[in-house]
Amino acid sequence: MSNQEPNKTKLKLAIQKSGRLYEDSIRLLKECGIDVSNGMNKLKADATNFPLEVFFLRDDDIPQYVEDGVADIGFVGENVVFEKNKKVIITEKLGFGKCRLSIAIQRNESYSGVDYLAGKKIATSYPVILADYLSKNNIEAEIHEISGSVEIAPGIGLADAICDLVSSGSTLFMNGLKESEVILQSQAVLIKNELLDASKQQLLDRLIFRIESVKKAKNNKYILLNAPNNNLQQIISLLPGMKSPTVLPLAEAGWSSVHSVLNENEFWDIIEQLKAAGAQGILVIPIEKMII
Ligand code: PRT
Ligand code: ZN
Repeated sequence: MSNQEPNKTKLKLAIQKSGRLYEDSIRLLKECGIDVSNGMNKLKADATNFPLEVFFLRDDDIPQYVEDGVADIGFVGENVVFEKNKKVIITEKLGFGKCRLSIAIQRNESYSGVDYLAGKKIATSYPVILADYLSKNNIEAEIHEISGSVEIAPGIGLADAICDLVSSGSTLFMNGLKESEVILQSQAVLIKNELLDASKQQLLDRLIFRIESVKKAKNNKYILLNAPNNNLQQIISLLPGMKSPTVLPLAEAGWSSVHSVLNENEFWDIIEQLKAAGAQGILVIPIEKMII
């Protein structure tokens, strides 16, 4: 049965047409088993194996499209969601497009704290988020809105400080600036229209189930190791596993093969303890999907 019959309900997803979020958005869909081919300069495309229609848009327009219901859901940076301030619901963090919105000042200035910004002129493409931050901190400063190349503003005398996205920090460094305050930590999120009907919500639940399985898999590793039987209980106690570790006898007497799943965050700690407990031949394998 095809998902592509014209009058079947389809979920309409808006993603960035080109730019930093495009490839990761397509990759995430692919990891969820959904293929989308974007013929050059197409505005929309149907997924081949899920009832999904994908719109390719400028990231700034995505919250509005989702609020209006032209798209049901969107993948977009939290920074854009908060700046545009549209009536949409953030449903899921997607784990890519990570950056922070920060205030930066000239490197040779000494920085005393947020009060430094009082009476200063700050250039930004994020006037809404910045104004909110300044008012929460009781700072009166002048916001100068510009749409691009914000980082050159202090160098050419247009502003005393900037408020812009940072990831590696090299753009700030190359422009003689230093990061003085982080206003917002951001990543790509899934947003949805406030009034999805039941059939669309059902499709969205299926999509979210897949996204969560992909995310869980990325945060976990499959581990195999050889354990001496005389220390097996200690080694097993170090391994959480999905239920409990799998233990199989090795051909060589006195040894077992132990299989388990480890979370990225505790990974190195546990590996060190396993080695100390006599584990050998430790293999670590990425997991593609994890359904719990
Ligand atoms: O054309 P369209 O409007 O769709 O795209 P765009 O040019 O507005 O956005 P784009 O593609 O640059 O970024 C899309 C989203 O990616 C942003 O809204 C963020 O959510 C996310 N993101 C993640 C970033 C960065 N990292 C990032 N580093 N967006 C922009 N930058 C820029 C930043 O503005 C600065 O110029 O990169 C520079 C700083 O990078 P570092 O590594 O030198 O610190
Ligand atoms: Zn944009």
